[in-house]
Amino acid sequence: MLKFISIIILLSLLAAPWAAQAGPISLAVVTKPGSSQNVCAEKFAQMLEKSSQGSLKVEVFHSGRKGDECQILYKLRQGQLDLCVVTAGAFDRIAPRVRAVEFPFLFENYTQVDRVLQGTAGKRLLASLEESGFIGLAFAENGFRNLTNNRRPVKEAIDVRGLLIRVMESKLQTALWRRLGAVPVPHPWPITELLASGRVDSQENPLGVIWNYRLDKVQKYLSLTRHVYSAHICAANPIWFRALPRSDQRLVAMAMAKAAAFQRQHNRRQVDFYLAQLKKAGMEIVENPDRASFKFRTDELSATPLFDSPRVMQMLNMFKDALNL
Ligand code: EAX
Repeated sequence: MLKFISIIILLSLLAAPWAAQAGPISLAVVTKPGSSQNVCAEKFAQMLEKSSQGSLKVEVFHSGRKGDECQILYKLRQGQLDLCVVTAGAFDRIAPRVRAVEFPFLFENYTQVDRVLQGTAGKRLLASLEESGFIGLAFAENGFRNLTNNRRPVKEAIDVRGLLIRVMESKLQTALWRRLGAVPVPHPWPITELLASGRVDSQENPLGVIWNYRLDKVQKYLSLTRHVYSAHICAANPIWFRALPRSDQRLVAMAMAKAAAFQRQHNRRQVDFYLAQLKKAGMEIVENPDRASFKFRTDELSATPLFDSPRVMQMLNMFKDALNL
């Protein structure tokens, strides 16, 4: 018995330094400091360190140090990462219900976005991610996506025809641009070199991304199409998360919810500034393209095989119901 007890004591002595050396919590984002994912990630790190009184530390791996967004998701699922802040588009194949968020022209403004994503529908979507191997913690924000290109001012959907457009690695986003008559080229972030090479002549992203990555230097025309609301999903590896003591789980979830809320407001406050900067930088801007001409063509995406699965369709319908559509 004594021997047994001494083994236990010995093991616990060995385990203590091991636990202490387990290292900081790893969190990956694809973008560089100052980008919207990073604002959320850094705020989360600060808040968690503070709320845990220094016992929970976070290391943010940015600028694609852990791979592109799809690679980050695979690593998170495999337990090579603890947390991520990743654009909803990258979840398209792995968790197709996320298509509900990125359905074109579903959201018109932030009031609608908050009502749905911070309400029951958004919570259901986050909870559903567990089936795909993630704990969905919160929605942060990339913003409303807008179209840029080098060929012509895009005033209505017909102007998009024939554009070689870089899209996220998402079936929905690929189908969207194909439906509009463009030639979509799925490519992971970053895309500055791809644009500079001339292999594509167009891309679409929120104003903050266009400005922070200075895409104005490789793109001439900007149309404020606001065609897709681009969320970031803050997610955790379930095994890592559940292994935390309950109190730490709460601290992590709380810090992420607060960081995401902070980041959403920060992002929205910056939008006018980004637009002004892009104007000043000389982009030719179509502020009021005929969005209805786009929506008219993209609405039918819900009748394509992308929404064949009842679960995906139900999620889209839940979003539409929450918007009274
Ligand atoms: O923030 O790949 C993309 O276009 C995404 O918007 C990316 O997250 C940039």
